[in-house]
Amino acid sequence: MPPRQPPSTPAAVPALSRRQLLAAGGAGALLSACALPASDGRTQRVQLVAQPAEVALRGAGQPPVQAWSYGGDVPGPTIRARQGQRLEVEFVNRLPVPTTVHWHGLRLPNAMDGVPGLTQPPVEPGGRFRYAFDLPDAGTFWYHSHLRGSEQVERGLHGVLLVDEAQPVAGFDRELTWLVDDWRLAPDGALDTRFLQPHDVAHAGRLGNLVTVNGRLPQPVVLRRGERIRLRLVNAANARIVALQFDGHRPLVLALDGHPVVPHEPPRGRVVLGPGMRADLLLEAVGEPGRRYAVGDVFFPRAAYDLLELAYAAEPLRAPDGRVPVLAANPVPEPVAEGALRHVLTFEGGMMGALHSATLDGRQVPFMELARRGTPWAIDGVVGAAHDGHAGHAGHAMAPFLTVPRGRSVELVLRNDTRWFHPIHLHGHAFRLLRQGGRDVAQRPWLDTVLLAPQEEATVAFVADNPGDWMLHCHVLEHHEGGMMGVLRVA
Ligand SMILES: [Cu+2]
Repeated sequence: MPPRQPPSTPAAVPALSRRQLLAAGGAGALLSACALPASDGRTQRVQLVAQPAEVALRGAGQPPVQAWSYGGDVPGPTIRARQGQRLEVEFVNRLPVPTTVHWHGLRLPNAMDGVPGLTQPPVEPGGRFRYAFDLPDAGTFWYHSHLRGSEQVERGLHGVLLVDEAQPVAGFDRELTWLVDDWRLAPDGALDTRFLQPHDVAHAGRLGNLVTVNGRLPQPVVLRRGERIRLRLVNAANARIVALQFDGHRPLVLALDGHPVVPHEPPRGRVVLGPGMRADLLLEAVGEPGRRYAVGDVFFPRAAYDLLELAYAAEPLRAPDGRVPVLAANPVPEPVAEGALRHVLTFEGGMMGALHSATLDGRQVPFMELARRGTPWAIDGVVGAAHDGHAGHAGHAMAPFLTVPRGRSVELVLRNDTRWFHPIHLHGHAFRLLRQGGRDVAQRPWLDTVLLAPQEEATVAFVADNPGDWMLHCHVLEHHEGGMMGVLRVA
């Protein structure tokens, strides 16, 4: 394979010192959240402060990027708790703008979901909010701003939330977390602050020119032959879909969106993650001591690049033995087909699509005007408008596209009638993916986000057991704010 470069990396990769190499071995060892207030066995308490920060995305010796952060760095502190515990987060907003925190993938009470104008008022500059909820599920989750995410998530307001299994999992030597992000930097190296560009909104979203792992230009990850690594992947990008390919390795998928699956090799050897999606992999270190192996992102075949390298230490740990650790299933209620409420949702709009007009604020608006106004996306003919109090958005409350009696099983057919990919995310629930692309899905994984290819259809099922108004939206944040959002009401 010819050497590949990240997409127009603005600065050359600096030569590695021995110290950096050693540090790189801990690419997954993010800082833990400061557990300031007293935590006990039952409750994990953390303080989370949103604040501006200078972040050395491109490493020491390169100009830092002015970002917005949780706790002074990007990503924010890794919050870690145990399944069955309660998490209490004292959130403080020291940004110049209002914000909220959404706990992506968690089945929590509606009032804790962090959606401004729907589940809580925005937290104003200088304001505080106390998030508190139980953690029924173990797995890899993340948290991020849900107010004008196209700007706030892009500026760095995101972090990893890990919920350890109630019973410790045996068989891993080590755990690594790679939070993948994508930044669009201006030629001078500063963050390009022209957010929500109409062209991005109507096409694939804001794709960047610098891909980072854990908020830094990726450095080689040092492995020892025979190690069994639990690799937790989080895609925190606004719009970039990644398809990771591990040269010389055959990782197994152990969990998707936090929920265990029967361990399997990913289709075509690629781990595909749209924005918002996570995967837990078993990466068994089967490489040769002293050698290096690339991990590439091949989602755009003509723009494939090496994300990072696996660098083998000279000393092996043991002979690889193919042992696979077992993760216990989460207690998600099983939907039943009989008596399920069935509903078809059609996602429409974007450039080169078939949408001629859609309803915006109660008025039928032609597509070209929608595109001009930066809202070229619709669900079932309705442009979803955020009502977060941000300038430019109307104050209309969103009518739910579907109201479900609590406890009822729901089958949603998600129909992508556009020429673009959409990772569709439902809040407050996990759903089983039953069918996709005209085929039954053998694994029927539990997910909170399903990546729909252009013109693709998927069927998901879940028990609507969590009362409240829940967002369903595309996690390409420019699509989300461009109208691809709706509300599911569980009454
Ligand atoms: Cu989308």
